Order: sequence, then C-alpha cells, then structure tokens
Amino acid sequence: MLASQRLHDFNRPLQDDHQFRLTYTQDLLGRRGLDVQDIVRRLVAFQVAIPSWALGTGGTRFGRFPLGGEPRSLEEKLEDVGLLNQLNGSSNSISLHIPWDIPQDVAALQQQLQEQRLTIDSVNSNTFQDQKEQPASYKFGSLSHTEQAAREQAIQHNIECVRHGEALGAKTLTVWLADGSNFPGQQHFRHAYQRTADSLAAIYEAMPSDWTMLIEYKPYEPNFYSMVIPDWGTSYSLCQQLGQQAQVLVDLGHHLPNTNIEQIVGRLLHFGRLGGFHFNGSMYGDDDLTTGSMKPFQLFLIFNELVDGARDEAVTNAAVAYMIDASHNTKDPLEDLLQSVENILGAYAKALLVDRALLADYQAANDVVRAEELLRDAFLTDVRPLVQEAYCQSGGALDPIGAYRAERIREQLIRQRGKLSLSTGL
Ligand code: PSV
Ligand code: MN
Repeated sequence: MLASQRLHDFNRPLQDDHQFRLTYTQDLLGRRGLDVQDIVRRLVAFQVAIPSWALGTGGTRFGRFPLGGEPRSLEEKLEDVGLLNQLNGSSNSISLHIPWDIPQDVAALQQQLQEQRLTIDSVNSNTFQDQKEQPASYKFGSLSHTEQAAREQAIQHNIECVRHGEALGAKTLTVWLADGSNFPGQQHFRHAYQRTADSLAAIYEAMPSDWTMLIEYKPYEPNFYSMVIPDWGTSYSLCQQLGQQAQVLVDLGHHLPNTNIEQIVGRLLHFGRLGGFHFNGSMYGDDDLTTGSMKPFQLFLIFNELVDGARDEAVTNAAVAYMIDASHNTKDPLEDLLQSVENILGAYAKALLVDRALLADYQAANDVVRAEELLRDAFLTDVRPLVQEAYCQSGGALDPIGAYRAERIREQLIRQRGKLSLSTGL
C-alpha cells in the first residue's frame, strides 16, 4: 500500500495550482450564495462501493486481454479497493459476488477490513451460471424455473449469500436474475413472474430484519425475447409485495436506448423504493463503460433528482447504496474506477449547485427556458477544484490517476502477482 507521506509528496508540487483554482471557484460560487465548504464536506462524505468483479480486466464473448497484476484472491481484491480508497478517499467498501468471493478465513478477512478501513457493501448472488457439482441447472432460469428443485437451489444460494455477508458485517443482498426466455412461447409470462415472487418471498423471510434486498432489473441479455424482471415497474411491484426491506436497484446500463433514467429515479424516490445504483457508462446497452464517459449530462440529471429528493422533507426514501458496476476491457481497471468515481463526484457536486427554490419558481411559472438554463449553468460549472479538494481533505491525491502512475502501481502489482491472473473480470 501507499505510504501517506508519498501522497503528501506527490501533492506538494500541485498545491499551488490547486489553491489558485479553488479560490477562484470559491469566489465564483460564493457570489451566488453557495457554501463551498459545505459542498466539499458532502463530497468527502460521499462513498461509492467497488465491486470485486471489476478489479480485473473484463472482456467480451470474443476475447479478453488481461493486463496482469490482477487480484487472485479476495484478500488481494480488498488490497486493490484499499489502494483506490487511499488515492481518492471515496471508495471505502467492496461488494462481493458469491460464489466467486466466498471467504476462506473470516477472522483474517475481518482483520484486513479493519486495517484497511473498509466495509463490505452488498453481497451479490449468482444464479446466472451453473457451478461445478450443482445438481440443478439454471439454463432455463433460477428463481423462476419451472422445476421446484432448481428454484429451491437458487433460493438456498441466496440465503447462503446472506450468511456469508452476515459473517463480514454486510447488510445488503443484491439479486439480479438472468431469468427469461429467448423465443415467443418458451415461457408463461404470468406464471414465471409468480414463481419469482414466491421464491423472492422465501429469501426475504430468511433475511435478518436489518438487511435490505435490492432487486435489479434488466431489459435484455442473456435472454433476448423476455426477461422476468425487465424494468423498474416489475422490480417495484415485487418490492411492494415483499415489504419495506426490499428496494429497487437501478443499473444505469440496464435500460433501452434513450430511456429517461432520471425520471425513473424521481419516481422511485417518490415511492420511497430507490435502494441502490450500479453506475456505469452506456452507449448502446449494458456496455459497462466508464461512468459519465458517454452521457455526462444524464449523470448530472440523475444526481439532480437525488439531491432534490434528499432536500425534500416529503421524500422518505432510505439511504441509497452506490456502487460502480463496470467492465474494463481496454483500460487499466484501477484507473477506470478512479475515473468513474471522479465523474460521479463531479455530477454530484454540480447537482449541489442548483438553486432549488429558483428552479421551483421557474417550474411554477412554466418558464421553460430559465428552468433549463438553470440546470445547464450548474452542469457547465467547472467543479473539479471542489472534487480535488475533497480528495485532499480525505488524505488522498490531488490527481489520483497521476499518483497511481507516478508510483508505478500496476508495475508493482505485476511483479507481485504475475502477468497472468485467474481474475473474474466480466
Ligand atoms: C448484470 O448485467 C449485472 O449488472 C448484475 O449487477 C450482476 O450482478 C453484475 O452485472 C455482474 O454479473
Ligand atoms: Mn448491475
């Protein structure tokens, strides 16, 4: 890991320029009555979890080009997240995917978590692949399967995920189902839905009372005719039946092109059912690109809804869990994750600039142009000095990717872990 003195040394020559830009931004925003210290405090507090499966090189069904030094064990995955968190102070938790991340030595892992000041975010079940020696196959579904034995196996797997999570202090189970059909007539829509609802109810029953179940939706892939949970409405209806501990998870890549995701966020907040996010960038579908790389304005508009909801007393939504769910096929995964976090913090900072009272006035007066310009003005403001200040105040690097490169961390990892890896990069 990086010694804090080294980060300090790295920051020193950058401080002058940073102070200059920070002072300018402070003056500019101060003139608009904004409390910059408060914005920076909120950025420092904002944390986005890193999934264990995004630390290795990803791939497509055509190939994978590993760059080496990737984590070979859960312990090494934790090391990588700890390193990211040292660099930017914004990723203090890791999400696990079972069975890839079954802890071998729970006590040692607990100690490592403590030493690296990390926590376990959520535990994700995997019923989209068959595992060795598993009696029933998920080829035709898991929680929605026509055969009880397959459903029961998938239910037990989810309960087992909760048990692994409990041992490490997690409190969230994320369920994403690949269940669906590839051809018309293959699956009875209503019956498949009901079987899923019943299976989820069995898992929900087995969950501790302080746990949350996040239900993810996805319109297509791996099934291309229908998915059992294709949209937020289906997730929402399942949550409604299950109870207060069930919440909808929005994965940005799980929408058809041009879907108004910010409106979905607004709706779910209104219903108090927005449980979590999987951030990524999308050009065509579930592309799993760097968050904010394709549609930064959309990312800002999503945060605009989140901040609006957080400031409205009428909104009773519980705390939202944030995670990056991306795949890194061409970039160094750690650099890509640092970029994503930076874009997320930037979108959040911009949303904090919006004058909500003024926006409400423009909306009430149906002043379309002023309302739109108010949002555009926030979006076009350069908030990078605020994000950098947040990194700095968290003990991180003013330029996390610069520090990562200056410290030749990838080279070190390749030396320690080797060129080839067994990593599960999706
Ligand atoms: C499915 O595309 C998904 O977004 C779900 O969150 C999975 O858990 C994750 O990718 C990794 O498989
Ligand atoms: Mn996801």
